[in-house]
Amino acid sequence: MGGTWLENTYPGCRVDVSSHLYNYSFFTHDDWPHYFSSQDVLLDYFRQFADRNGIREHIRFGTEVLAAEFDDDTCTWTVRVRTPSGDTEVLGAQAVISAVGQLNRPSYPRIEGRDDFTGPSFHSARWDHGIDLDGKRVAVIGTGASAFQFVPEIARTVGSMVVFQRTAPWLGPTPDYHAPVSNGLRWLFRHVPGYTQWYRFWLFSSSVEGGLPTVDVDPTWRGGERSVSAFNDERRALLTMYLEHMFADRPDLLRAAIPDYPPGAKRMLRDNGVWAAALKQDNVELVTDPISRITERGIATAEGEYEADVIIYATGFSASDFLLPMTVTGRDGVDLHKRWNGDARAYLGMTVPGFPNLFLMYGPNTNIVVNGSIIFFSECEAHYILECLRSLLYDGHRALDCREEVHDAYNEMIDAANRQRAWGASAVNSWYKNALGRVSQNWPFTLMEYWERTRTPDLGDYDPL
Ligand code: N01
Repeated sequence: MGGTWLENTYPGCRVDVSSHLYNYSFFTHDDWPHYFSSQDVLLDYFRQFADRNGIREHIRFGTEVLAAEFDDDTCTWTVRVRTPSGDTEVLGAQAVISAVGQLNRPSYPRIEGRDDFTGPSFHSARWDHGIDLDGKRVAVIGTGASAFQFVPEIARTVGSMVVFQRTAPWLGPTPDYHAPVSNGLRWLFRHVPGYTQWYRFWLFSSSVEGGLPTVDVDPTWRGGERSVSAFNDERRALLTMYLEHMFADRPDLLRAAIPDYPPGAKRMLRDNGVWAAALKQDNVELVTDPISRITERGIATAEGEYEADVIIYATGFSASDFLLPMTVTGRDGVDLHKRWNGDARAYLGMTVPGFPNLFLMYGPNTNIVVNGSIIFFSECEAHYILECLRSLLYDGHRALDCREEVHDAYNEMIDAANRQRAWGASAVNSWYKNALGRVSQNWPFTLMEYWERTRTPDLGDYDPL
């Protein structure tokens, strides 16, 4: 088993979706210790799930898929894998389901001199626990969700830390972000029949419709470039007040902390005050001057050189490189990555014309941004894929190939809707967009809309083979 909660082990790693929502609907848990679970608790949950459902015995651990190729004559897939011993093995399958994720290929910045640094350096998603940071001079590049969580944790013990911020994040006030679930709520879960399900439903229903209006473009609003709609602008004013409150005693940090783009254009970070507290520590410095290069001794800007013993890259992931570095070859020998040409698209995020019986989980445009749990999305995807496979079994077809016009119309709709959201309308860059500037990650509608679209596959969307 791989995935986010196995690979990300940096100090302070935790989810930003409510614990009671961030689990399978068919494997719920009454006893989450915190409102927002930490990485170790989530890893344990998924391990328990795999053990109790006999999933482990179906997994080949330590095995990398190198290539998948569709055979036009037999309508089957050949999958080439590298086994733990380093050998190559070829497997046959009627269908292939990819679940390789979006945020798992660390992205290192292209900064001159990156190899010149003589000390240790590592990426936040590949945390090097062998390096003792206590008392060291640490440089951190990036202020996204990952840095936001580990900077306050390590600030307590490092000698000194310089945090390099290119773009300020918006902070969403979440006072209970690190809090244990209250005794009152625990009592209700234990003693009131059905309360866990009710609580889950309540969380779910607030995330179904709740967030989207705040990231809407409103063409009738005449607010200029400050924001994308009056609603978004109201939110911006509130979030700005929060920052003003957090940095009231540090005008220098406040200037650096207020983002210049609309809330929602980038991932908002849940905050309970620990970020501001960390930045205000005497041993921590926030630098907003652009990095000019990395040197033997540290990081240089136009203002000078910041010496460091260790550099930590909290610079995110190559999210839009779906399925790389695998080679995927579909009908008539077409290469999936050549077809996509850096602009991955799929129908419902799952199927691609010319690649029959290939199903993608967490594929293009299935990332949810405003509330909601990605696990809900994977349940929808798994349900849809199983329904497709069921129809293959019962209808006697060998394969289903998504029709090009269905795929294209769907993607036009997705693009038009993403342009109506802060992350698509704003000029700001983020991992939601691919190198061509198209939003290739985000689902622009509500959770329920995805649920409805994936309930029953319309076999008219597919050419049977
Ligand atoms: O990565 P990011 P992340 N010079 O891409 C900066 C999920 N997640 O690992 O904004 C200087 O968000 C970059 O700056 P800018 C969650 O979905 C969830 O932090 O591009 N800086 C940015 O500040 C999240 O959105 C959780 O200007 C450079 C940072 O590096 C996603 O993972 C926790 C730079 C990258 O931020 C990714 O989060 C952690 C350069 N050359 C992650 N290049 C929770 O559930 C990049 N940057 C809480």
